[in-house]
Amino acid sequence: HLLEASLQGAEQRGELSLLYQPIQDLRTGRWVALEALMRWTHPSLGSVPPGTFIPVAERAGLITALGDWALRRALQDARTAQHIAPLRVNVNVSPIQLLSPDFAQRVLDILREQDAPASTLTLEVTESSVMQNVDLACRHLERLREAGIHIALDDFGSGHSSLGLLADLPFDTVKLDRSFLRDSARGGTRGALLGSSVRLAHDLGLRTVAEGVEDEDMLQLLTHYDCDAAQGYHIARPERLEEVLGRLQALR
Ligand code: G
Ligand code: G
Ligand code: MN
Ligand code: NA
Repeated sequence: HLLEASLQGAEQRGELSLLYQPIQDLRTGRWVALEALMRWTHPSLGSVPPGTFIPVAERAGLITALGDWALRRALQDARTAQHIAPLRVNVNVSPIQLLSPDFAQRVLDILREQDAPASTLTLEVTESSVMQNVDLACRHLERLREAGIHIALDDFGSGHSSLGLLADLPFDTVKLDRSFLRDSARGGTRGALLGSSVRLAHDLGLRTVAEGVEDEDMLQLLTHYDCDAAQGYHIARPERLEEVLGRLQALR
């Protein structure tokens, strides 16, 4: 596979980068976290979207190298950001990473190597990856949480959501999939589920972050439903760290 061959070692050749998208607290209006989103610039093809290269990396056994690179870079960038505001950094975790036997240990090793406080890191894991092996995922996540790392359940509501999963597993935050807001903007039935999902999460002691806020009406709706935080193009698009920090300074 052509992409597979050129993705090999991409992190060492400087072809990977991270963009950051802010997460805004809906009560204070402040940005409280930045989600790291990986980008790959292929030397001749140019920018390859993560929806294309992440699955390639997973199949080719390269996702661990890419994931380790992203975690290191995100922790370094988080340190830079601390000069401006107390921001957390959110890093996405692929199912293959989460379900590898040494996942928790690798994360803890990288934290120590970077001399980074666990309290600046949130790991985003998807529901479907946890479902593949609940016991193993749970063991890793519990260990990471004990170390002070936050765990967010990403894309909640996008697939076959299990409420039992929310109640039983060690999460701090639920990220409500953008299909909730998209559908409620169209007057669809999932709009009603948004409010009840927020309440359910709160009853279980979890924070809520809504994804895909694309206009002011959506932001108002989230405030109405008592959602804690929001992310989306209406707040800010994913951008390079320097740009995000520049905006942040302009806001303050
Ligand atoms: O940034 P964008 O919206 O194009 O991301 C598309 C998908 O790629 C999302 O599902 C996102 O979670 C995933 N993704 C982005 N960056 C990373 C990363 O660093 N690691 C993993 N595993 N997935 C990522
Ligand atoms: O699966 P995950 O939640 O990690 O995916 C994040 C992806 O969502 C990123 O690729 C980002 O570009 C995209 N995204 C962020 N905000 C919005 C938005 O407001 N609308 C849409 N359609 N996509 C968004
Ligand atoms: Mn995510
Ligand atoms: Na998501």
